[in-house]
Amino acid sequence: MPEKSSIKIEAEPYAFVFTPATCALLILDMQRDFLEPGGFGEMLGNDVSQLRQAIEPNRQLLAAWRTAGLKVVHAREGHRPDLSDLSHSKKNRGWGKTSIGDRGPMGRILVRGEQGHDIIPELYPLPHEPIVDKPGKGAFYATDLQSLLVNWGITQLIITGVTTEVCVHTTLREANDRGYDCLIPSDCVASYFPHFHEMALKMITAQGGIFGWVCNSARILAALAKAA
Ligand code: TIU
Repeated sequence: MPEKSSIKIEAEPYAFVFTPATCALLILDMQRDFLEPGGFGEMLGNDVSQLRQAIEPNRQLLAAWRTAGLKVVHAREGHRPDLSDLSHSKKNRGWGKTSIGDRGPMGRILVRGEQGHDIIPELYPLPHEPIVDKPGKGAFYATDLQSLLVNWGITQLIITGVTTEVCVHTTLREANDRGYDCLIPSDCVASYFPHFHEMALKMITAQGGIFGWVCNSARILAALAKAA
């Protein structure tokens, strides 16, 4: 039975029973290093403009989420300046001339404290909103994310950010195994590869929602307006 304070959101593969008080918005890696030229994404050979379509839907969802006074967490992928948390495999992966820790136009690539590592201005966290710095693709690995969520009493997550098949999927799978019900707004996630994006979304909802639910952010905005 849905709680009194819950709202049904039409989604794939079936309605998501949204309980605002116990649902957090988790925005992943909307960093200059992934979305702007000269960063980690471009270093890997990607066309970073592919990701920018997710900015405006995220901006609208974050604004509505803040207005509703609900919990939000921002995550960033990156490493300590001494690279002590960077595995050899991650450092050496790829075939570019530069790698993580090398100097680029936005500072050292994927290093905490550098310009490129920070969140894009459109989605910049407010001072009271926690930022989780993660060394891996998943936001639960080697971070205190789970402690935050447990202490807040969170049982549901709306996960947004980049990229759909890499950090979003890894985090979604981590969250799903930890018992969180996860909803992914399809227009608030993006990939350098549109076909990977499409397939990654299909993988979430296949087999009766094996990893969670997918809908458009307009449906979440409508639910927030109803809850107000
Ligand atoms: N390369 C790629 O698609 N993504 C990453 O390396 N990290 C995230 O997805 N954040």
